[in-house]
Amino acid sequence: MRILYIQKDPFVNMGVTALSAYATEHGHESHLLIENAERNLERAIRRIDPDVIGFSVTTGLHLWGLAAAAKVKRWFPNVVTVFGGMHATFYPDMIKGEAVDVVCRGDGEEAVVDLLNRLEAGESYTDVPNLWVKESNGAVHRNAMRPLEQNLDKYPYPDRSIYDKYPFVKNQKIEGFVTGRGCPDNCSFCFHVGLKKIMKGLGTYTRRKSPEYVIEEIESFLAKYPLKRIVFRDDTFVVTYHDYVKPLMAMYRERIGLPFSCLIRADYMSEESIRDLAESGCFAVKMGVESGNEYMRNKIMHKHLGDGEILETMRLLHKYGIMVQTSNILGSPGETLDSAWETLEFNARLKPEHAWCSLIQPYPGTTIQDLVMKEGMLPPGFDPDEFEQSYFMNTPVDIENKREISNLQKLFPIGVRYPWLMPVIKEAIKLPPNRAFNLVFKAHYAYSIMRINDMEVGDFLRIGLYTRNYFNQTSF
Ligand code: B12
Ligand code: SF4
Repeated sequence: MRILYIQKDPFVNMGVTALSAYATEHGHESHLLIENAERNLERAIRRIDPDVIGFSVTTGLHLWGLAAAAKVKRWFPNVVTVFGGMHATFYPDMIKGEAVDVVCRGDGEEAVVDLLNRLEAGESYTDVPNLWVKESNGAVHRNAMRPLEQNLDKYPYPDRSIYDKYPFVKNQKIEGFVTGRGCPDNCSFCFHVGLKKIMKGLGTYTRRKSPEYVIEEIESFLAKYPLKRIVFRDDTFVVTYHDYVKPLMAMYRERIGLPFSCLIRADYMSEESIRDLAESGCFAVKMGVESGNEYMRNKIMHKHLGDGEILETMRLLHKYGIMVQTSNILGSPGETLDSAWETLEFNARLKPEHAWCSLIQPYPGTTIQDLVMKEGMLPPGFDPDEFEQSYFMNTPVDIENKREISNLQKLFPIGVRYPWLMPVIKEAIKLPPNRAFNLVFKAHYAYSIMRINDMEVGDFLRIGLYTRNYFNQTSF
């Protein structure tokens, strides 16, 4: 059987490369098309002639996915459309969409292979675990989820070759890898807390590939694609330092040696682990600060992290020459203009190389969604179809001083970098939202992302060309 994945933006989707590898191992063909890079999508699909078309969607991006599937169904009415990814997992009701035949919840390897095997054998696939399946009469089969695969080493290395037809992706010099799935924490704004509920009773949630597997996966990749930098995209790369990261780093230093970046939590770090990361090639980390107000950070956002822990980890990261991007969120329930300012001021004290700041999105399954619903802080009748693709431009949460807080988020990174601008920013945020603020935000964001990822201007411009609609501005 032939499965084609269609995506909008030119990012390597690690979910899709994982699915492609597993389906290939089971005798099926996988293809990929990037809509923004195709002149004539219909002709490109016709050339591949797929049996199944898959869409990997996050909340917000699902709106694009639904529209693309509708188009595809008009062109190819007999093709089976399947949606997977975080939005499909949390909102399987998207099966109600006219052009959606199947929705996959959670890990997709086994489900996709089962689906393709059944189609090949001409058998019904209405009972495949993890899938919601819609019949032609509209009846929906909502199948239970299968146990979580505990041995991630069982899967083949992700198949990046499906992107090879796009030179601007193929020749990228930075690549993402994941060493596992899950996160032990339960921050209220994060999808993990909801995913744990969905996967309760299905086995240990936080799982990792063995260090040996990770190193061999990177080696096999480097044999085909030369890289300059590696990004470990695990949500929390350092959890159990001595048991996992230390042996991984020892092998990494010896066999890979490329500069890399990763995501960390301040309270899981120590001087020993930071020095070890630096000596192994870690040149940048992303670290959640979330709010400069401890009440907001811990009581509302459930981060359970003190100012002191963040300040100390920051000191050590800079001591060992590691660049830092902090992550911050403005607009959570209870946010005031004062607490939002505290976040900016705390970041200015931390002096990160880039202060990344988004507006809260109460995504399906998160504790913060329960809270804003309980407090009546969403517009009446709000449904997930109203999420925009980007968390940078707007928030549906109704908070006091929303206009000022939304403006502050746009000017946040330059306020942190140039604290002497704070008095000007204080006045400027009273203005109506405007294109100039958006432009300042995008320009500074682009510059900082290039710097923190150590990207070349050429690479950056090529990606930018295909992601020009990335910052959805529909609300302005
Ligand atoms: C890497 C990453 C990115 C990368 C690459 C995105 C991409 N398209 O691949 C970048 C930085 C570009 C990115 C951007 C965004 N991201 Co992102 N990203 C991640 C991250 C950290 C890892 C994803 C990953 O590769 N995991 C490893 C693979 C193996 O797992 P997986 O993706 O879950 O795939 C498995 C299953 O989900 C399933 N599956 C996945 N796709 C499909 C498709 C089909 C057809 C089937 C059957 C199954 C299936 O099978 C896979 C194998 O088991 C996740 C957090 C996380 N830990 O998952 C956030 C995450 C997915 N991102 C998120 C968001 C919100 C975004 C943005 C919308 C942010 C924005 N701009 O405002 C954009 C969307 C951009 C886009 N066009 O896709 C949210 C989604 C929340 C939600 N409710 O949807 C997450 C969960 C993080 C968070 N903030 O909570 N992201
Ligand atoms: S925000 Fe980070 S630490 Fe918190 S649950 Fe999500 S991934 Fe884990």
